[in-house]
Amino acid sequence: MKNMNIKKVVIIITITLTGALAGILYFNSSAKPIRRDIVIKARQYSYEPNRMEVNVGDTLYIKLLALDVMHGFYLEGYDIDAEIPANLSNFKVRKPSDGFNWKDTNEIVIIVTRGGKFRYRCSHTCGTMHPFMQGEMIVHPNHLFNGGVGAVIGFVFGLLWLIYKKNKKGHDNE
Ligand SMILES: [Cu+2]
Repeated sequence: MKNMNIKKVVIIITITLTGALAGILYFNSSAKPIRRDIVIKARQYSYEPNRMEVNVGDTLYIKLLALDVMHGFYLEGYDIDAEIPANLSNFKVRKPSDGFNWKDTNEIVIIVTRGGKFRYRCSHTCGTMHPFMQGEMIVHPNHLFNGGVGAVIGFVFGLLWLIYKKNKKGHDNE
């Protein structure tokens, strides 16, 4: 009887780990944390690109260029606001939570820590259509998360298998 329980535990652990591995392998190719060099061009009244897809764990090196007049770049969820003068590689950046403590730079470095959808929008009035100047950053979960999902699915399958075996055994004994 004691041996049976150990056997069950081993079976559940094996199936759980298999699920985790399947989750990691399935998503790994697209979700390895990487360095991404991104240039965002701002012009009246859009960003190019206006959609970025990244993964949790990635490090983003973002350069901002304003091609006509001065624009802004406020990124939701990451406490970033920039002011980009026209036709210069340098711009000013601040953390809105830190007030108006502007710093001069030519690159924003972001370590992506949160999954979800984050809008970026122009934070410097640049003309009549200024309020519509925005884009979005889609953050996909990383492979550890997918491995976790795989593990949960594997665990559930393991339990179902055991319940099935137990019921079958019960019927066999009848
Ligand atoms: Cu603008």
